[in-house]
Amino acid sequence: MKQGLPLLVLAASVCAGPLPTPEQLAWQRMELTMFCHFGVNTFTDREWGDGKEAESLFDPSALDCVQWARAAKAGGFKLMILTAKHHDGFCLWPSEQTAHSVKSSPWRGGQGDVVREFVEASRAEDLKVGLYLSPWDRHEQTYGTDAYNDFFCRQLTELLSNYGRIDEVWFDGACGEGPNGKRQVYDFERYYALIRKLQPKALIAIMGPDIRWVGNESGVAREGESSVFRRDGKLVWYPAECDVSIRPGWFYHESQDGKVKSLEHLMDIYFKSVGRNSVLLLNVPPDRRGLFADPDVRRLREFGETVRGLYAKVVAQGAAVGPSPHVIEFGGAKAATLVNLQEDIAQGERVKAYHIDVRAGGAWRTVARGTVIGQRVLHRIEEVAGDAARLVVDRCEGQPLVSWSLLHAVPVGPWGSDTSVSLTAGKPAAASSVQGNMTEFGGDKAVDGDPNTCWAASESEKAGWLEVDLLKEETFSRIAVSEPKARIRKFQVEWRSGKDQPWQTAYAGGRAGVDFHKEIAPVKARYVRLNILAADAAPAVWEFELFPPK
Ligand code: FUL
Repeated sequence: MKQGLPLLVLAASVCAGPLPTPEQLAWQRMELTMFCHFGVNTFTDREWGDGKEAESLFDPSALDCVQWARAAKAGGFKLMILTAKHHDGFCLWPSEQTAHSVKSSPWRGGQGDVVREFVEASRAEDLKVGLYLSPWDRHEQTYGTDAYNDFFCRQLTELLSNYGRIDEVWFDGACGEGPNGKRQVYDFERYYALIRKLQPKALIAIMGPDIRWVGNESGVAREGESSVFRRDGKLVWYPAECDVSIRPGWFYHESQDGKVKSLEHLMDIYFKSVGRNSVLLLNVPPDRRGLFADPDVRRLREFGETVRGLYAKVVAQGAAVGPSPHVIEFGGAKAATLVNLQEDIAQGERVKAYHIDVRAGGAWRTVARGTVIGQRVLHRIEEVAGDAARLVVDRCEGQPLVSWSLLHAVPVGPWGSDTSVSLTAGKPAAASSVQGNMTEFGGDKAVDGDPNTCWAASESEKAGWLEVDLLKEETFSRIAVSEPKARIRKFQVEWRSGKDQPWQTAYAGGRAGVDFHKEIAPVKARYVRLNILAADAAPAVWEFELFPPK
């Protein structure tokens, strides 16, 4: 420990990037957080209420937030967020600003307060507390006028003054029409100032400066997801949150009792969120009784056990502080199925590229590779036996501060990682159009291996292509496409051997989204093209990658 100290001090002095606030740090370390969508929609069987629902509809027969909190805890979750008000405007607490709340409902004779029961149950189970307050309000008459911003601030004041410490305030971006057919100009700066005044430790998520929406509602982050983000031309610490529901809908629908996500699916989500340096926000919607339904409770328990099981069998572990490679001897031959890496993010994100090798029969073999580490990166690898492993840091800003381990976990759901480098990486790329002709959105940004940058077509386009010269004939058999806004509706991956040859189709697909992967029959080509035939709006692509056969 004493020996490590001077190095750490040195290391701290050489990281130039942004750092998390203490609250962001504590939040990232939680890794697992839970969403609870509950309200009038629960009783109308809808996803979005129109604000005209009678308050009398809200009448849970056996509401028990302790049951929610215990189920969350069994699943390993550390914080719960309640929809105090969704787009329909119905308040789960007796707000003084409107009659459209629990106080006008038959539940607990109009004396109930779900927010209070929720925060008390959460705290009793040692969970942190978050509140969702929808800026869009389809009930409130002042919506669409300046008075609504006053109204909204008064509601925020109630929630942030009367319920003790609130750790996260979640603002959705939806801004539809209110009862008068008008849209609201939200005064977010004013909301932020109020939150900072009343709850200086609360993190403001999504439409807020502290926590970033990952960009989809599937619970999936990008490979190499980073907490360092460019905002208004400045690098800031802005970690990603991955929201997804355990069921198809955000609210409870009896018809979806058989559609609770499988353990395999949830574990895949875990690896693609927590295992990609992001916080998972898993929604579990209470039912009409005001309880989590049995299938969800069971699944949460299984999920918690499976996640804990991942870390139970440690093959080897070490901490890399200082020059790479960092070698761990196993002391005999051992088998591993999972690589777990963590950076001390209090000191920033330093590692930019790394790989892990395992030694077997005296030879090193690469079993995982990646870019950013951050809070945690997990690599599901095919079972590999060896007598040592090494972490090689290929690119880093300052000294690496990484703890890492090899684990022997039982595979659940899709398993096995790809260690190959994309054939398109760093190759010359040309695009059909570029937004504003800005270099920042050029075609090369989709082949730069940096998931923070993207190629964006001109704003007026609903199609476009990106052509890459592989510089020599290469064989590829796997396609990966990731886009920030899931706008692609139809695309083809095409190839040709020479500039004067016609394009041929290697793969034709529909929607791509944040994490598209496809194995195809091997194709040998010099030139390749991502041809986007139809998109909802101007296409943008984080990365277009092609991998050789394994
Ligand atoms: C969305 C909302 O419109 C959904 O109803 C849900 O609350 C989700 C978390 O955010 O934008």
